[in-house]
Amino acid sequence: MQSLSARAISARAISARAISARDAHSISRCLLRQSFDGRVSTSVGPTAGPVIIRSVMALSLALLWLVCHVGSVVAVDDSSGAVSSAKGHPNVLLICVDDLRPELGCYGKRYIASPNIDRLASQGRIFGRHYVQAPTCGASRYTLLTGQYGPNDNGALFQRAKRLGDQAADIPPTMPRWFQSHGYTTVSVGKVSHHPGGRGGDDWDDKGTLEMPDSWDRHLLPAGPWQHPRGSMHGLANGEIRKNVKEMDVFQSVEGGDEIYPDGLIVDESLNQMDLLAADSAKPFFLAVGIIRPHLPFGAPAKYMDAYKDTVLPPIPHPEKPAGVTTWHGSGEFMKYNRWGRNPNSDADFATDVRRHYAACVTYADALVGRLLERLDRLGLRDDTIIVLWGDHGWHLGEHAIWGKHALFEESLRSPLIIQYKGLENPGQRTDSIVESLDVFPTLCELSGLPTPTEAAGVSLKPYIEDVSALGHPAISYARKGKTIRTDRYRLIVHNKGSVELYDHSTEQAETENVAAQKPEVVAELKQLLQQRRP
Ligand SMILES: [Ca+2]
Repeated sequence: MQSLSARAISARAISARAISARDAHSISRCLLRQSFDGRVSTSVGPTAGPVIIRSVMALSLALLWLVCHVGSVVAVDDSSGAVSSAKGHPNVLLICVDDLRPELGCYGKRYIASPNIDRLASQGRIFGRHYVQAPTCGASRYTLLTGQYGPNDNGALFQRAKRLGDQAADIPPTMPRWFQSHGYTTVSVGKVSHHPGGRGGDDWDDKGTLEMPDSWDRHLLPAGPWQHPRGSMHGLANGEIRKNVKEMDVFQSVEGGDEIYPDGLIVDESLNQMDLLAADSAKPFFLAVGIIRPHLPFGAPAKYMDAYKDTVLPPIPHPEKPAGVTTWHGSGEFMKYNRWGRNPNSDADFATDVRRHYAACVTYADALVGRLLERLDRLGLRDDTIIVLWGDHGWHLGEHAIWGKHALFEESLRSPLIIQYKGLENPGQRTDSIVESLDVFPTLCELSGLPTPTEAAGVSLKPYIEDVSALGHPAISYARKGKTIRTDRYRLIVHNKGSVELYDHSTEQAETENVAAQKPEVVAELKQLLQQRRP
């Protein structure tokens, strides 16, 4: 483990070279954070962490008991920076939206109808450059829900669950578990972890195979006419389940109410749960709701297409297939559906149809978000609740000739993040500081007045909420083919097989021109930094 001074020198060396001053500052911050992490793990030994956590948890539970028994209305000490609440700690409403691009009204995209998310954003903080750790559902959700780097595949949480069986003491708690152990009731509805409802087995409904066995008081997925969680995950209107994927339409738009698609049922159940949680006057809640759209197939009630009938969508930026070795792929997840023999890379009208249906799914998801917020208001809980809206990764709608995620380009890795709570200053402002999904867990701990687990790999975003000009830190992401680091100016991608891509975002070419050969010193610096964060 490199010493603190060596890291500081390394950060200064970076600033003296080709990387921008803003990059150098944020990299320095990142290195200092790692030094702290390293000091903890080397001074107390690899097994002491859980002991400390248990001690902290025991102390916190004792304090919580005192709080509960001294009086039910206790405001959190303002000096802690936590959000005040009648229950001692504020509620948390975490809304996860699947495959949502940062292409919303509040992100400056006026051709997208997202009035409810826009309103939330106008009351909260918009993170313009939030990056996920992995461009695939399961691996990204692992990092959100554990605050840890993890495997790069969709089975990440199931693998953790398996390890819990024989080495539980060495595995840090998940975010819901942490909140649960500090007195919260924790409920998940819909697609929060990778499997909606959090179960394994052929149809994702095996009660004996849990994805997050230690985390939720209730982990729910109402399947309705889709029969089981696997059916809901890729469901189309009125109970259509994905069987032979080649026969399932890649998009559709069917007349009917919100409940004709699985997300309608997910939100109905979420509202029921919110009512139940509101009735418990003693305990705060951590409610996570996972909306499946705009994930494929792009089906939504026809009324949500109305907004796009006459909309002229802007041209697709850089639609060409990239040259050289990149993480480009053949859009397998998209292409396997029924496309009526058409390909959006060569058929502009079809590309527009795909984009319009994706947009309708976004507007559908937005309407469901609106129902959640409206119920929160009606129950009088808004002032006592921290709201996080999070997208699990981006999605290429034709950029770089990709229709999907799974690449390590900007479009796969940048996603929406909005945080809102009562008393947030300068609401509606956007910060373009670089932040990561790993940061959500420590942020919610700080805002809720809970301690942060020592193992947390991210940092609290409170400084960025309070000052939109606060400098961010480099973002690390990984996929099956390799890993990447994004700084204020550059993106470096290192392939497992050795190839390197370096993109300079200060130029118009951005991620369309690999400048690795022209800037070997930047490649070397960023490679080292990436290696330190994700060996
Ligand atoms: Ca996803």
